Amino acid sequence: MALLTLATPHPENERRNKILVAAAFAGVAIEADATFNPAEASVCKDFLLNCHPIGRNPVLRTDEGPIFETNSILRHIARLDLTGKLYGTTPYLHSQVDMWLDFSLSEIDPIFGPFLGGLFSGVPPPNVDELKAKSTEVFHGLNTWLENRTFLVGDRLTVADISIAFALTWFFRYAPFGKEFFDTYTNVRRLYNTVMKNPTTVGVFNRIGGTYYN
Ligand SMILES: N[C@@H](CCC(=O)N[C@@H](CS)C(=O)NCC(=O)O)C(=O)O
Repeated sequence: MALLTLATPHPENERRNKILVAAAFAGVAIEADATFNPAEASVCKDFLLNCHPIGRNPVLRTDEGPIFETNSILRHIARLDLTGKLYGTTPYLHSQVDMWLDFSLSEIDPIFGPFLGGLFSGVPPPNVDELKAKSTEVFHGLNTWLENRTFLVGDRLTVADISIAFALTWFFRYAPFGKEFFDTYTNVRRLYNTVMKNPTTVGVFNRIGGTYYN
């Protein structure tokens, strides 16, 4: 069985949870490694040599060796999906899924990352107006894309939906400009709830002690 080393013992880490949820949808058995210590790993020669060159996590340990980068782990899981549906069913759909995984990493994660640094590490938070402007751009864009689509790619749920929904968790949970800011983005909410309220996702939350945030 593959072992996923944890980014943090915190059960609300969205990188860890999107992987665990994708694995549950794919029918791939992954266990979070409760003994993993991020601080120790980041300076451990063995970890740097064999798991991640600059000591980040999550890292997926497989029987064949490690895989790092959340998106690469998600793709690996999607490729293992026995139903073949989680990554799209044609090369074009695969690439569309890739496109959204990249979007999540390059357009969404950087918006909230600095703010989380302020929340958890005492780093001065970024300007709230700037955060709001960048959030508006992304939420407006996603809302428009989803105007005539149920899912981000094709006609069924893929790892693209899982990845984007978990990336948005931080906004719903911690945005410092009020929950009502998101109320107009009804299509984004719909996608978010489609992922978060799915019985498979709820099952993972129940197992690991995470919570759905609305
Ligand atoms: N691009 C990487 C980012 C990984 C990352 O920054 N992980 C955080 C934890 S969620 C980390 O390793 N922090 C510890 C550190 O920066 O030393 C990914 O998506 O997996």
